[in-house]
Parts: sequence; structure tokens; C-alpha cells
Amino acid sequence: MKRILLMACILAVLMLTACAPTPAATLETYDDMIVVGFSQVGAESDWRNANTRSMQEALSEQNGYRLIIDDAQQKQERQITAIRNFIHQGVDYIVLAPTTEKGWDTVLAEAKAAKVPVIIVDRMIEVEDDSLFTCWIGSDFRKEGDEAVGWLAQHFGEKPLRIVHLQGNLGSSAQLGRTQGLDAGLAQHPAWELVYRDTGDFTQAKGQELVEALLTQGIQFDVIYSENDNMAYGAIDALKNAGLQPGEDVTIISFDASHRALEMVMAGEISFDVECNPLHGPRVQAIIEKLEAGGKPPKLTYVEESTFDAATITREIMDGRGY
Ligand code: GYE
Repeated sequence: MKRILLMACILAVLMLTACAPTPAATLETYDDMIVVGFSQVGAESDWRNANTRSMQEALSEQNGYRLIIDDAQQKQERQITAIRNFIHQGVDYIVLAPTTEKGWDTVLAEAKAAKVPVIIVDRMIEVEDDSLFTCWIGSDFRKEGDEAVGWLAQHFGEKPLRIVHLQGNLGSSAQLGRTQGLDAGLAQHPAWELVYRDTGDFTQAKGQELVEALLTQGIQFDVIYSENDNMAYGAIDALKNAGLQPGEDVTIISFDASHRALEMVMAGEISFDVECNPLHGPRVQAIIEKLEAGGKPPKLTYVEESTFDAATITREIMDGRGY
């Protein structure tokens, strides 16, 4: 009986401890750390996941940061809510990887009023007043589009080309710049014909779905211009399932140049891949350090990027890449 009572007591104590409310992690707990709220677009692609990892690695507790990441699942409304939450929580910095370019004026004015600096990474924003953000770091997406078109022109010249265009999220800088590049190419090369254009939301599943639908409808094409690697993976699966050989029957142009895609460049399935570098973590860290030291980072910084095709890719290049 005594033993049963003892057991019951131990159990009761254990249950009470388990139910006791744990003190909510308040930001005061991190007084000695720099608190950063990062509003991330989502997890739609390999590029995006590499970007999230890079931020986590650079803005780590070891480096003196407390990083709060909010995944917006590709929805701007969610990003606006996340930014408001960050302001409310009293973070030291907000990092925003914006879904689309437009629609940030109000929420960024709120951040400014609360004196929270906002660093924009990756895609750009279009705001009335540039003082609503501290600085931006990312890629020149129009230049990326021009690179892709340059390769097509160099390889096909004025031969007739039927082009399928898989676009990224409409209204995002990555989509806008890469689309502008192609539009300029179409205007310059009358023999090129755009046979299909739609958004695949930068996802593999959507890329596959769109190309499957084209094949089912019997639409003929020579080139797929895919605005990111994941949509290209989906397109490649669709082609292979239909008995077509990517790289031979259809030329595939892609963007990001993530590791998996470069393997496909090596295998000849993707013909040309324009690099888009996602490793913004250390760059953001350097910006914050500069600001902390009272410095002024440049308003806009474009990252250096390169391009790959079968002639330029090597195993050494692939092994040395961080994404
Ligand atoms: O190309 C794509 C991702 O904004 C550069 O977003 C980024 C793009 C990237 O989903 O894979």
C-alpha cells in the first residue's frame, strides 16, 4: 500500500510539472543577442531551401543572433502579418524576401514608424518611398533572362523555334526580369514563336502538370524556357514519361543552377542553366554588422553570377558549390 501511495505521489508530481506553464520565450531572454525576424517566401524550390539554410547558418546563436523565420507559403498577406508580428515582438531587424514587388508601402511604413530597419533580400520591392527599406541584396533577373536568350541566339540563330515558357510566380522580380529577357529575345528574333506561356509557380509539380497538359493537347515545341530549376525537373519528368529525350528532342533552358540541375546539365538534359545565387545569409550578416557599427551599407547590391552549359560544367565546379 505504501509503495502504491509513493508511486501515486511521484506520478502526481510528474504530472504537475508537465502541466505547469513554461514561461513564454520573450525577447528579453535574448537581450545580448541581435533578434532578426525573417519573412521567407516559402519552401517552393531547392533555391528557396538553400536560401533558408544559408540564413540559419549565418544568423545563428553561435554568431550572436536569434533568428525567427516565418514561412509565408508564397502568400503576400502572410508576409504582411509576419512583419506586423515582428514589429509587435520588438525585433532588432526585419529581413524580407518578398513574394511580389508591389504592395509593401503600408506595412513597411509601420516598420519605419517603429524604427525597425528592413533589409530586403532576393527579389526586389517597388515602393513609393525608398526610405521604407534600409537596403536590398539580390540578383539582376533581367540580366539572367538576357543571358538565357543570348545562349539560344548563339545556338539556334535565326532557325525557327517553338518556345514553351514556364513562368515563376507572377509579379515576382525573378519572374518579371526573366520574362522581360525572353520578350526582348522574341522581339529580336522573328523566327522564334511563343507557343505557350503560363505560370508554374516555381514548383516541380506545376512544371510537370503544365508540360503534361501540352503534350496531351499535341502542342509541338522545340524549347522549354523554365524560369527555375524545379519547374524544369517537372518538365523533364513529363517529357520522359511521354518517351521524349530532354536535351535532344527538346532543349531546356533553366535558372538557379542548383546542384541537382547541374547534374542534369552534365547529363545533357538541361542545355543551359543561368546561376542565381541563394547564399544570402553571410551577406545579410555583413549588412547587419555594418549597421551595428554605425555604418551605411549600399542601398542596392547585385550578386555576381555565372552560367553553365555542357561545354563549361565540370565536376570540380559542382563539388565546390554550396547549393
Ligand atoms: O529562382 C526560384 C525561387 O526569387 C530567385 O525563387 C528567387 C526564385 C528562384 O522559388 O527557384
